[in-house]
Amino acid sequence: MKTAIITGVTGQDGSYLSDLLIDKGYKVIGTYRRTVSDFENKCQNITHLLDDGNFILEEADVTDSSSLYRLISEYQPDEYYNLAAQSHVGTSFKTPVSTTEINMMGCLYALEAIRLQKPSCKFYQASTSEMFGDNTQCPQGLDTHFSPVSPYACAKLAAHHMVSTYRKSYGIYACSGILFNHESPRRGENFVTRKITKAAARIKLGLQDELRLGNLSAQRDWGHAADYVKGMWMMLQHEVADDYVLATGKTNSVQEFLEYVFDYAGLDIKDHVVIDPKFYRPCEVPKLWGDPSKMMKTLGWVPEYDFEELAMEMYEQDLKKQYFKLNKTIDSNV
Ligand code: NAP
Ligand code: F7E
Repeated sequence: MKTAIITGVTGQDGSYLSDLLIDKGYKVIGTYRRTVSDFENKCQNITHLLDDGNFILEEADVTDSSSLYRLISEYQPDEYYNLAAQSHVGTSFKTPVSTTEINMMGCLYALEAIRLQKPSCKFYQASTSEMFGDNTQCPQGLDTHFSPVSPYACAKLAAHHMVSTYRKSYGIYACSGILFNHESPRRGENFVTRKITKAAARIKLGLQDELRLGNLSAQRDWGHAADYVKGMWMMLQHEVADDYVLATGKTNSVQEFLEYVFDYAGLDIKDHVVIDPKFYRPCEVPKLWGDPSKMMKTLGWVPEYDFEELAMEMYEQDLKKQYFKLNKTIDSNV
């Protein structure tokens, strides 16, 4: 039985990756960070795993190197997926230092712990298309010049280079997956796709009237998280460690995502959506459109979901969740 450590297991990707690895017979050590917010809410993406005998939840902060040393020494993992991050680009402009500590140093501490305690452990780094920044040369691939424009992207780029340094200099099996945007019903509610699907569901049920958004012209290559975690796992099963791009190879604007969801829900954008400069960023990444050809040719990765299926699933799940909450409130009032 293989053992994998997944940091950031309560997040979107951590939860899907845990599902996949447990299904494949792994023992999964998922790490979460204690905060004052209630445990139940924090663990909503992994509630279904908490009683699984092959899933162990451990407390760790990736900026606390000793917690990573402890985990690696105790569990001697075969694979380590570094997914923990301050992952919100907009927030990184307000918290550049802590974002860098988590997104850059968190990666370095893990690499060091592996090098010193279990050098045969395979390492996956969650790199990001944000590293291409304002370079709009399309489609973006492994040869595209990086041009980060946010503290989030700068920290991720430093970590990205650190991963290839550990691979070349210390012989660690370390891969970076440069992942383009991927979403799902488990996506955090302050990312634009989920903000839209949740608001559309609430408007439909009469629980909300207005949706305030920022820049609608930004274009993103949006895939489904379930497809992307499969790609992460595939990268670590190859004979040699390497870097890859995971993307769908198609791009859509935020406006198009909004139109699709509102049309599907039978809502009129003009009646509900307000543009609020509060959601503009000091610097924007205008267009992301990835080239996943290496991933497809070398590893045989093929995404199962398309843009419309993704948007539909997110809206339907939000509608269900909001309907359930509404009925619970009605029940408790009768
Ligand atoms: P997510 O939902 O925001 O999850 C991030 C996780 O990291 C959360 O569980 C968070 O826990 C945890 N975390 C934050 N700071 C931590 C710390 N100091 N110590 C330990 N855990 C910490 O992100 P995601 O969408 O699953 O993305 C997974 C990874 O892929 C991230 O590294 C992200 O930057 C990267 N990425 C994502 C995308 C995408 O489109 N989703 C694309 C490219 C790359 P808390 O609840 O405690 O904050
Ligand atoms: O923004 C625009 C916003 O926050 C997408 C992270 O997973 O993917 C994600 O980063 C676009 C941007 O994701 C709102 O300005 C308009 O142009 O959903 P987002 P992101 O910044 O692309 C990359 C690959 C990662 O690595 C990150 O971890 O939508 N936008 N109005 C808005 N964005 C938000 N959040 N909220 C709005 O109201």
